[in-house]
Amino acid sequence: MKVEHIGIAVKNLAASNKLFATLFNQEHYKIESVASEGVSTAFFQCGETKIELLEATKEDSAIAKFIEKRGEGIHHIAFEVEDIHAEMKRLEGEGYRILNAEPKRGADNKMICFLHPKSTNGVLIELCQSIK
Ligand code: CMX
Repeated sequence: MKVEHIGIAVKNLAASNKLFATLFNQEHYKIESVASEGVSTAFFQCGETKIELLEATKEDSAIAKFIEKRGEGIHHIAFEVEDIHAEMKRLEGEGYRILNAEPKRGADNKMICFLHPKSTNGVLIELCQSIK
């Protein structure tokens, strides 16, 4: 439906919050930790799209590994979908590598799943559906 958010991996959430608040001339609207993903996140509204800053809270988390290997930077692009189960089934049928058997609970009141970057030209793609 749209680019719901862009995820940026950062080393220090407090420092990056300040940086992006100055850049956007606007504070983040939410800070949320997702223990299951080992992340602490901050969200900024940017028109229709959001920017999600992600700091690792666990050494073995996806964000910690990403920063260790590739440094800070764009980590994923999230697309909003109406029916995440239907999209997962469709994309799996088309040969994309889906990283979750079932959608999982993500930040900002969403059900989420990821597509492996090796099946999407090196870009980690997230599908997300708002929980109503
Ligand atoms: N974007 C692009 N490429 C990425 C990547 C990313 N975000 N993360 C890892 N990669 C690359 C690695 O650099 C590696 O490339 P090379 O083989 O060329 O070196 C390749 O993908 C595979 O890496 P890997 O070592 O086999 O796998 P990892 O253990 O690094 O896991 C991934 C990668 C994507 C499967 C894992 O991070 C994952 O399952 N991600 C989904 C969950 C997630 O990202 N959660 C955090 C965000 C949660 C939130 O938004 O709330």
